[in-house]
Amino acid sequence: MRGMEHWLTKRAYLTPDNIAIELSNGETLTFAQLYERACEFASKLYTVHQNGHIAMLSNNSSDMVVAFWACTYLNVPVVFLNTRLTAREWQIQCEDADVKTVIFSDQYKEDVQQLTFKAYPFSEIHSFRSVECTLTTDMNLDSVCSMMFTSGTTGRAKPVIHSYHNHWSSAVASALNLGLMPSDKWLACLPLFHIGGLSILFKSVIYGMPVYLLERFDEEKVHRALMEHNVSIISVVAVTCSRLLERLGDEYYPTAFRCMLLGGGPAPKPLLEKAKEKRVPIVQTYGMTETSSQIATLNEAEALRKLGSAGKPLFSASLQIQVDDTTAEPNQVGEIVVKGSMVTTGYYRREQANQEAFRDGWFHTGDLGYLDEEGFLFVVDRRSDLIISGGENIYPAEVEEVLLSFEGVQEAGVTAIEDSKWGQVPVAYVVANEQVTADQLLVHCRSRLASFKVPKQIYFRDQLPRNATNKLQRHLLKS
Ligand code: S0N
Ligand code: AMP
Ligand code: MG
Ligand code: MG
Ligand code: MG
Repeated sequence: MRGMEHWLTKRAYLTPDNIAIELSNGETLTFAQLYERACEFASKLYTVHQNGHIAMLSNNSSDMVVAFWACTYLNVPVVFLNTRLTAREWQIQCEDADVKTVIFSDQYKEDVQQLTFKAYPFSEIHSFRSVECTLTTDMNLDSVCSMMFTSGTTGRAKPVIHSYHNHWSSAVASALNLGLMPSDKWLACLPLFHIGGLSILFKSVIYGMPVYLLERFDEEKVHRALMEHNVSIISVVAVTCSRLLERLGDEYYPTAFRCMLLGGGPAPKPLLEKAKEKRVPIVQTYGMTETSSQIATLNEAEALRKLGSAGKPLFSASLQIQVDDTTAEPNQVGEIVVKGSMVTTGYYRREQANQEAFRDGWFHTGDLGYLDEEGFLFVVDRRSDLIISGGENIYPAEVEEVLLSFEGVQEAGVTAIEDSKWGQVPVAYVVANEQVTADQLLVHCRSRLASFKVPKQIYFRDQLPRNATNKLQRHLLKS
């Protein structure tokens, strides 16, 4: 076992009085307080859960952060659930990830009743009596810390395993690229149930850096924090970046603000140009759930010279462009493949998917890109059927399955259309009996799918484009 003293224990010992978490209402938690609360929560959680996987259902809050670190003290892997999903989708994910217990913020009390798992709101766990139990002193870096759902290159969402070593490597690699200032404060408004958000918590504890934590993205609160609360770094996706620039208007951010880390999907050129005009220090990054967040990032010095590039692979990571399993020439587009200590060990219990994704030690991302003569990465496209809407993934096959489960629907195909707000949104093409209406299908979808996955339009057709082997050709749906 590769061991390391528990990061939060170590951090609480090194800088106990430094701020770990700052909230928009002015409340703060020091590292010593975070450590104490996490240990206390662990000793209460222990009465209802000792091993197996725990699912976490919560929007960003200090309670959620405490609960997460508590799970690490019990050495229990945490399966993060996206709060935007329906109860039906949570149920499927919990089953897929072998969850035994669900813990959740109190606002989800009603939704959680639909799950077949034992579930406890944070408030109830707080009310338990602490019991004597052994808490982790040395972390086993090879053990599973967290799991999050994403699709990989095919099919529906799968649980991605993150080891402690993955998170450690990611936090260290990020600092070696962005640098670390004693005055750094990272604003977290991306959901902690995705890796772009969660990774900020590891950086905080490993670097000894405060996190300015917001429950959700709120442009007014984020704007105020950037203007008035000495935030130096923020992680954003394109849609939140664009809303912030809109809010900025004719103002400029203070010079203490040094980095807007933009990832999670394509960065539209006009957005980058606008940011350049407003002197907003955007640093584009490329990464995914499977790489525990950033794997390539532009450095600040090159941000303007290489506008549009996602930079170079971080320290300890390697990246290649492959065409037919051989390395591409500079400027030649091919599949982006990566390796490095932040890359997942695999999808949980998905042997087939793992065999397809990992070949010759390289993780095949399914994204397309090229490296220019200087080795800078440009991401040009992704696997054709994955839709990214406002940083949330939509898998056409999942939406099609729901449409097909409606009586009278014979065929269904889902594809993306460009959208000025979300980047992309899904639309559906359906072959159905005359009795079936678009409204019925939308109601059916809304009861089964997160609302961002519900098709914006439903078009009825006599048939859908298929190839010689009868496989649906999603890229031809629109024509
Ligand atoms: C964009 C967000 C903030 C929008 O949410 P908002 O404004 O709070 O909406 P609501 O008030 O909840 O809902 C209003 C209506 O809008 C619909 N809606 C909400 N979100 C979406 C969406 N994404 N697409 C389409 N519609 C949406 C609601 O459904 C509602 O509609 P009705 O009324 O009909 O129900 C929010 O979506 C958001 O937070 N998005 C970002 C999620 C995210 O974190 N994505 C990144 C995931 N990927 C990764 O983490 C890997 C990359 C990575 O690590 C990274 C990413 C970014 C930056 C850095 C990194 C890094 O490497 O460190
Ligand atoms: P996720 O599937 O939620 O883990 O999000 C990761 C996916 O977002 C990647 O596989 C890419 O398809 C996309 N992505 C991330 N960063 C970039 C980028 N800089 N440019 C274009 N697409 C990106
Ligand atoms: Mg993915
Ligand atoms: Mg909103
Ligand atoms: Mg995504």
